[in-house]
Amino acid sequence: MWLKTIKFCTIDFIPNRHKNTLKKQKIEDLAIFGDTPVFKEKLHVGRPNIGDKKNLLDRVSDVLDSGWLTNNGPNVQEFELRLAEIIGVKHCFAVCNATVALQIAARALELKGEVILPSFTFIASAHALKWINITPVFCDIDPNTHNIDPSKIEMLISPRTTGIIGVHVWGRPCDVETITQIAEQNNLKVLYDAAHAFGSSFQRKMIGGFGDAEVFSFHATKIFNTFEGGAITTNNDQLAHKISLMRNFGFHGIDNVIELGTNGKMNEISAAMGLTSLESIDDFIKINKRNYDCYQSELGDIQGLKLIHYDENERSNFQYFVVEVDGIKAGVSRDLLVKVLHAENILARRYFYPGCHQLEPYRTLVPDVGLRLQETEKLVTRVMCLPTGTAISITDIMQICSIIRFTLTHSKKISELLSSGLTGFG
Ligand code: T4K
Repeated sequence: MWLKTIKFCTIDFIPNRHKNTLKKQKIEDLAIFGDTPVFKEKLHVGRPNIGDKKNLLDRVSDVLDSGWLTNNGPNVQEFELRLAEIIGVKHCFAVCNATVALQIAARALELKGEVILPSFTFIASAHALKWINITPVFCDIDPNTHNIDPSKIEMLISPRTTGIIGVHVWGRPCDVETITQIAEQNNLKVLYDAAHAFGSSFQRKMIGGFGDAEVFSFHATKIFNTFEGGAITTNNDQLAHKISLMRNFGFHGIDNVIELGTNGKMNEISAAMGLTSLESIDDFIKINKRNYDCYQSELGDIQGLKLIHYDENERSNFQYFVVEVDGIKAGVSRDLLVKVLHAENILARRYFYPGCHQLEPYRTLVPDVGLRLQETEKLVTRVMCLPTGTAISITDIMQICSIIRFTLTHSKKISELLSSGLTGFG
């Protein structure tokens, strides 16, 4: 049954602690110094999880035969019902992507003026606001959770503030209780960017029913995907009515437009992919959990690395495997480690470097905002995501971990060689 099995994972990772699986024995064997990469093919962080191809192709064939390709078709309707049922929320609207979903939700909530959100998020969270003339006001994060720090929200509230966007970064829930309290005391709306959080819970309730509304992403790189896509969920009937209008140009029946709207609709092929992906989501999560256990077991004891922790009492999708590198303790900076990994075709990503506030147009508009974002500024220099998902095997992870262990063990020599400009022994 959906999500019930996560904690009793049957795809076991059998710990094989630090068995030397590395094909490379000497520093000169590292690809950064000119040797052959350990992986022939590039290992991506965001490789899509693909469900049962036959089921998908059957659904696609039905869509083509039906002559109904988009505009609230039967697959979209079924997909929305399934999602609402899984999440336990009253209303669910499938949309073309999470960025447009954030814009629709923000407009439907009548957000304007300033909205407070973390800078440690994908640029879409901030751009969605700016695109509709709202000023994003960046708040610092809690270094333990990587999520917005509620204790720093109130000092940012001004007479122009209309709302808060909490981002459940890596699928780990925000401090929903404190955010709700602050919002109630200050008459603010709350929207959650739950792009990473499908299948995760807060206090045993599925993400999707918190705040005034929540927004999911079903982009190709997410736990399950609809190629491009997303959803807006809410328990508020009035808000739901507005969202349903706004997603479809403001149409209320034929020839009658009663709202400013946009085109946020999901098409039938995307919904077919969504329905197919949902059939396999238990397996996707189990595989992520197995990968998580393997990384924990192989890297857990290395000084200078802090590994992501998912609360065992909550549901998690284990979608991201995140490592913080303490350059001093590890003897090697995050950036150097990423370079070593990239040379080996392990495409670790520095999400969300350098923080939204350091990207345009925000860095020009508010150049010194970083001064109050000290935890964000620290984290963006330390954090690194490693490949996980169904495309990665345990053997791959053992190799990745061996390269990391080897690099940290020989950090001094590697750093010296690289700073002397030596990137090949030949
Ligand atoms: N809010 C948050 C907190 C988000 O993280 C995001 C999106 C959004 C809002 C907006 O959601 P959407 O509007 O996209 O629905 C990727 C994704 O494109 C983006 O959706 C995601 N967050 C972000 C965290 O990651 P990039 O710029 O890193 O994409 P890219 O092309 O570099 O791909 C990432 C990795 O995945 C690469 O190593 C290649 C691999 N990949 C990618 C695709 C598309 C594949 O192997 N196959 C593929 O089909 O943003």
